[in-house]
Amino acid sequence: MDSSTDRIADPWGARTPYAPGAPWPDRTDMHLAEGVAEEDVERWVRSASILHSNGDALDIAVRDGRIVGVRGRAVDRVNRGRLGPKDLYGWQANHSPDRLTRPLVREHGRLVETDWDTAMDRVTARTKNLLDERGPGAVGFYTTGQLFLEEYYTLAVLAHAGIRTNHLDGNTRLCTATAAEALKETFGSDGQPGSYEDVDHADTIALFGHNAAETQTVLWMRILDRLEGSDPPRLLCVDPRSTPVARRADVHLAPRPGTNVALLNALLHEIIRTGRVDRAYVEAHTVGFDELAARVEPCTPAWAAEICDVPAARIERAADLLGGARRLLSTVLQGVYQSHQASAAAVQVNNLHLLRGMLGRPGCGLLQMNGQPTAQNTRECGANGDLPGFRNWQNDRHVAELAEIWNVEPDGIPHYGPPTHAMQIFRYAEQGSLGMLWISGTNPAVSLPELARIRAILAQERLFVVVQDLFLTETAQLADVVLPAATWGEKTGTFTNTDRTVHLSEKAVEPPGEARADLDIFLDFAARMDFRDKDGGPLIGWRDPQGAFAAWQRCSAGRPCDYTGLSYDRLRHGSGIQWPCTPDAPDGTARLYTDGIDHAHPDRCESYGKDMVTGATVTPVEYRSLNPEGKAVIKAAEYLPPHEDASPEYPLQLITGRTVYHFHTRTKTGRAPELNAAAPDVWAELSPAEAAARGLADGDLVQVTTARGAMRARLRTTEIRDGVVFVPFHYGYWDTPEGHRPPDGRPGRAANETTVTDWDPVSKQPLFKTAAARVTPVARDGRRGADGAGTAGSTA
Ligand SMILES: Nc1nc2c(c(=O)[nH]1)N[C@H]1C(S)=C(S)[C@@H](COP(=O)(O)OP(=O)(O)OC[C@H]3O[C@@H](n4cnc5c(=O)[nH]c(N)nc54)[C@H](O)[C@@H]3O)O[C@H]1N2
Ligand SMILES: Nc1nc2c(c(=O)[nH]1)N[C@H]1C(S)=C(S)[C@@H](COP(=O)(O)OP(=O)(O)OC[C@H]3O[C@@H](n4cnc5c(=O)[nH]c(N)nc54)[C@H](O)[C@@H]3O)O[C@H]1N2
Ligand SMILES: [Mo]
Repeated sequence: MDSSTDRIADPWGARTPYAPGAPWPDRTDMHLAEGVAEEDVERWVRSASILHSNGDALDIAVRDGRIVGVRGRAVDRVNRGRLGPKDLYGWQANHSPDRLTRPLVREHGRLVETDWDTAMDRVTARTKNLLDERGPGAVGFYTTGQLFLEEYYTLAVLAHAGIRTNHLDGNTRLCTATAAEALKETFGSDGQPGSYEDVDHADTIALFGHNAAETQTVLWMRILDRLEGSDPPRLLCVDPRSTPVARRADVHLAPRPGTNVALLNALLHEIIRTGRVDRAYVEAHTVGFDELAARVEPCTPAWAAEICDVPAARIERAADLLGGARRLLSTVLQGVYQSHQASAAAVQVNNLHLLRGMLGRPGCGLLQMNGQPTAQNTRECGANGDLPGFRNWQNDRHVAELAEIWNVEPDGIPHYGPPTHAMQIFRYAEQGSLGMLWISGTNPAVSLPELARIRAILAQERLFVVVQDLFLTETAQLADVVLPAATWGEKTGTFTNTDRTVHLSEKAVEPPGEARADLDIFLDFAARMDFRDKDGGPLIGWRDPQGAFAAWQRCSAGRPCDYTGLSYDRLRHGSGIQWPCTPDAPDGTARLYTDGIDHAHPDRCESYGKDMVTGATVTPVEYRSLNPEGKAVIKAAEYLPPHEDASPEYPLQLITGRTVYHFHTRTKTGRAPELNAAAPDVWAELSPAEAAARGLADGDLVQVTTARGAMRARLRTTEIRDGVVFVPFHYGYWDTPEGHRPPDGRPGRAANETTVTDWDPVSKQPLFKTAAARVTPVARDGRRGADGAGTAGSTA
């Protein structure tokens, strides 16, 4: 049991080294509220963590009707009992005294408490009014990657077939739209090929733009345990910052932000040049190799070295490591996804695995990572700008199948174009064609780019904004109706982690006041709207989580994300289970593509793909002629420079991201005392050379300014590339001296005051990691010791 170490000071705890191919030893982590001993706990309730995409299995400790702690579950395949700092401490937010307990409605400009009937009647009346006067295109939904599967599926049915709007997307657009897109481009369908067990077998592990040490702490513990065991894997890290991952890497490439495609093309060039291509695999399972070979032919390490500002010899070393691997595991995340060529770059990592034939075998894993705990479910249920069950909106047979499952006419499900992506939904709201936006489980007034614009959109009189949240967030403060939601621990449902492992999370305690589960809120709305199927029956026939799960199972049957072999009862015992799980594969499926490519066939695929530069959709006819047998598609991409580059006015490149102690806009982690104390306020990172050039010292108050706006933060010098400034995006307004108001005039502390409204043309994911900025002093009141020392290093 590892409850003794200070997991703020040491986020990863004690090592349990293991050898290749051996099972990962267990280690049970636990944290209980002060004064509570293990024997005081009355009930342990089954759940998993929802503060990242890892799916750490845990039991919730309950005493006197309150959550008093958590304990990792040693039998679970994902974490073998381990928990990260957010898992250990984050649950305390549930009992925060400022939870919303009653609905709020706006009266004469102010939000006032009301009862559920009044609030829901307002929402229903406005919806009906808009449907009558302007049609379904006037109503939009912006949801999250943090609800449960049952909730997303219900929302997807009510939006797609009840309201019949095409405007339904998740904050997954900001998060893992590129993961889904890259998988669709290469394999024809979403669905993670790899498994966390690949860590146990890999001889080489490569992390592309993924600071796993801080963002998937338990996955990183597994990698650390391999690194400390016999015959450790070799590690490659691609990140402009010296993260804890970079510090453990055998090869660290720190490219200029926004140059991933150039770097990856050079790595592929070297793999081909040195004869490391698995010709038999490429021949049997792929199309498009020749085009890739031609495309990367001129992309020598020397060429990429110029663009990326990384020594050519180091690129050669990295290529040698990847080319020499016999069991390669790669992970990809926001350093790749939140960039102007996000999909093009992510796809090159897929290409690396195809060229090397490294798929579908132990240790040969590819993880186009998720970030949020339930993002996989947003995607598979079709609450993310896709159709449910990874169905293809361009395939009439898929739409007809969905119509049959829902017992509606196919024309009743909008499929005239791809479901609207979030950036476009906000654009429609800005332009006025959208009259109502229902936001659930996300805080766009802090997390979307260019916040001044987002605030102005949400504050418009003509836009009716519904916000469903736990707290009066920056976004909720701009709403017309606020619906108090129950959350994790207060409601039951299932969710699926990055490596397709499904967990059941059961209700442990009652929600505060009148707060209600998101599922109940959506079901109540559907009942008030009286949505009907084509025979006059209720469109949504279920009343509880298990009913919703059963309906989803039917929708998933025969699709890549098949849930038909699962049940709540099975998920109550032993480990979580990886989909697809069917009567034929009752214990789930460790890896996809063990026997060739399954889902890319023209009749089966979720997408026919897009042009890597323009994002234009490939037509069904084009796809059929390119890939008649449904092999993996090797897509080449040309490097294009970032849309916004450094200039004399904005000489630095701005990147934003995360710290180990906080989750997103801190609505939960900011309310957990240990986590809040570990990183109470925002900071900005510069290299010592860039700081010195500006006469700045650690702790000075600086302003980061871009063409969009400015934010203020204390300076930290770290081992980041010269020419780059890094800011964590977690900090909004709610605990500033200004209280619940945006700062008037004076720059605030949210990173997204400065980020740009722009996105990858293929996945439509916004660019949080490529912008140009300048850093100027506000107050030179930092630490100017004789040795010039300050708080060096990253947070962990
Ligand atoms: N502690 C913590 N954990 C979390 C979360 C959290 O908020 N806090 N959020 C969860 C969610 S939703 C997500 S999406 C994940 C995100 O997890 P990560 O993607 O690991 O986190 P980020 O810090 O956003 O970005 C990762 C790295 O990308 C690097 N980077 C920036 N620009 C480039 C570039 O051009 N190329 C390359 N190669 N790298 C670049 C940054 O320096 C940064 O270290 O974390 C999940 N886990
Ligand atoms: N600059 C910059 N911006 C970024 C990023 C970045 O790297 N840089 N990363 C992007 C990424 S990857 C992500 S995922 C987003 C995250 O951005 P957001 O989704 O805005 O972040 P959260 O703070 O997690 O917001 C979730 C909200 O849901 C509420 N909530 C929690 N549980 C429940 C529940 O059960 N029901 C309901 N109804 N509400 C609940 C919380 O109180 C919170 O207000 O930010 C994006 N924005
Ligand atoms: Mo995310």
